[in-house]
Amino acid sequence: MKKKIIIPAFLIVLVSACNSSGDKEKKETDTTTASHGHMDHGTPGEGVPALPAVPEGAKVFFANLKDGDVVSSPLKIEMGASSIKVDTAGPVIAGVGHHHLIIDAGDSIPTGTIIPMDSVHKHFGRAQTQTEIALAPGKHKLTLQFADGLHRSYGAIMANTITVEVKK
Ligand SMILES: [Cu+2]
Repeated sequence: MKKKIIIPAFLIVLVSACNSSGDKEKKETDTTTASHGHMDHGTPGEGVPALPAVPEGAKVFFANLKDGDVVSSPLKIEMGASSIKVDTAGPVIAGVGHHHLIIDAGDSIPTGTIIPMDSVHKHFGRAQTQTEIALAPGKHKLTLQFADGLHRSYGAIMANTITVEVKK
């Protein structure tokens, strides 16, 4: 008899606690989801999960190159990421994504746009953080673009563009 009163009261406390934390800090909810390592939302058939928010201060960068460098081909490229985790493509998890290299094909990809898969848009969906590419002599524009598990761009904030010159 007493239990019947206690349980609903307990549930109400739980629900209101969830709501207040969800309203107060969206990021906290995202972090919780990520730490589970699985999708708690967006189960198959329920539609596509939303593009996660970019963590505060996250960025990508060329770890071994800077703008204007004179280099030789083949060129080794080390892809850096900070305040965001590099992992394999597939699941959509907040604070996680993988690198893409765009070669002589423009700057960042608009937020939410799926990055094309072709010879000038290279995906590193197995969580690679380095690669080697062959480039003809002359100037080349290289863009790193980070994207979520479904290859949807995290936008200009998660991109970095440099120009290198390959010597003959
Ligand atoms: Cu991709």
